Amino acid sequence: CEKPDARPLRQRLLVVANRLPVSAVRKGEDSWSLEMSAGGLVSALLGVKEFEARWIGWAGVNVPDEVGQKALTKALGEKRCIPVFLDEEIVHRYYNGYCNNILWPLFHYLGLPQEDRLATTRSFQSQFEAYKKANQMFADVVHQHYEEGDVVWCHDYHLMFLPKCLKERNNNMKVGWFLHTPFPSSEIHRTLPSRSDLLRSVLAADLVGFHTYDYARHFVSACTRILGLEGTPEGVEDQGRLTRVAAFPIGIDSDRFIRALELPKVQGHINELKERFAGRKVMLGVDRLDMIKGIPQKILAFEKFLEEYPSWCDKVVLLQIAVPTRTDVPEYQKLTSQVHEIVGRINGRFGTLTAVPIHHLMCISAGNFKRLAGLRFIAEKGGRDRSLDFFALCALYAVTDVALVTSLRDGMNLVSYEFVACQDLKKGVLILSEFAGAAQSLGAGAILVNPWNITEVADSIRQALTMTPEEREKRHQHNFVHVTTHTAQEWAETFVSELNDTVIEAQLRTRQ
Ligand code: ADQ
Repeated sequence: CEKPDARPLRQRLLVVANRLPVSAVRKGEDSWSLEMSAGGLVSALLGVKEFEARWIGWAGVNVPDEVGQKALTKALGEKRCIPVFLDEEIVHRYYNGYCNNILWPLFHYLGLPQEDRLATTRSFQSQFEAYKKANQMFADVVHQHYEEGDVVWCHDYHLMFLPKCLKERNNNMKVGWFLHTPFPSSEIHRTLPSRSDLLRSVLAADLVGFHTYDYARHFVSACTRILGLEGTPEGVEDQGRLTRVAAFPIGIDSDRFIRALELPKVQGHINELKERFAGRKVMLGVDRLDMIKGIPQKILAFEKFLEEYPSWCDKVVLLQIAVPTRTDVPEYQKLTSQVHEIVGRINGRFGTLTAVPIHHLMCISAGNFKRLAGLRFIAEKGGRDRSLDFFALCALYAVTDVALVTSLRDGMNLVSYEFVACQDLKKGVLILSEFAGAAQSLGAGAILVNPWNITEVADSIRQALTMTPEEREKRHQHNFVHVTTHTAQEWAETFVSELNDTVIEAQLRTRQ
């Protein structure tokens, strides 16, 4: 007699994203070392026990030889990851070109840099062709690994062409697509030469998700205005077929942050930071060094605050932690120099022989963090690690009095969630851009600001620093409840179960 299997069969979830959640470094002709990176999406899906998730994506390295590809595929397989191999030329036009130079700024309402405008207009078609080709390559890998009943969840602006490629070959496949950035007003989207192709492709999915109701509404109105389709409360209808469109606000694995605060190692970091900044209020910014994050605006607002309220000069410090991204792109290099220049000027203007008002730290490595704390701080992975060690990040969040998030646009912004999760003792204040998706969920507890108005942000800094403990408690409590109940796991489970339901409902409709 057969032994009953104790574990119920779990549905397979194929998560398709541009990048795999691992970084691969080649060690030899057929050997690779892999490191899991813990981004929001990774922790969201790692926490989901209901599904058996596999990842499909680009490993971020060019592997032209078959031996290398085979070895990497095998190594990744042990981490439930499946690589899509893209060559340098396609990466250049698809990833650097169409994704990062066209879609990313457009979706965040940022125009192209003046000098790039004409060049981009000319190369647009070739970049879009590469984008479609790359999406087709992702689709090929999905098809190779797909088994009947799997759920395929496509992520982000890199893969807007994927739902169409998947459905064309298998209309029964359950396909969901989720956008991590804002979806802009239809007036912005309609300036894209490939506007209709992208919308039609996304509509091939069964379920389309956004962080906020506003982004979902923008998408539906782009479909009605540009494609002339009918928008319904459920989504978009085209010749009797409904694509469901809805908001699924992401969250974080809040328990992971809360548990980390108990660790002796984190407590040690907290004590060292407290000692280092004794007598001063700590303000914190944690961002990728990207134009959407409004870092220059934040620093200029801090300068305005010091100017307007000089008695605070030696009583407050701003720690701005920035991870450099897309460092080979001139626009990003310009942003880095601009930030350095502003910080240098402000520190020259308001600093003393013993203290400066701003610590701007790029790409925290062991050495950098040691410098910040002036003590025996460590970043586990040493100098190779480009981001701040998780435990050090938790300690920084916990000692902060005021967090400053001044994104010019941001799909959600998880940093604001992480800060709230680490503040249950201190009850610090969150100053949050009204242009971050998070403003819709944390708006009642945060002080909302327009990051372009530096006088308003400066006044909010003062308001935050002088807020009564009762008011801080009330605001924190509101946000803490939200962050701990709307978690990343819940987000992923809700999306996938809605996708399952949507497909069942569609089947029932066609049978009727
Ligand atoms: P990002 O633009 O990367 O994400 P965000 O949501 O804030 O922005 O997530 C950043 C993550 O990186 C956080 O988990 C944070 O802890 C980590 N991080 C940032 N700086 C770091 C540093 N110096 N060291 C270590 N870790 C650091 C995109 C969209 C967002 C959307 C997310 C998820 O742009 O709007 O919220 O995807 O959908």
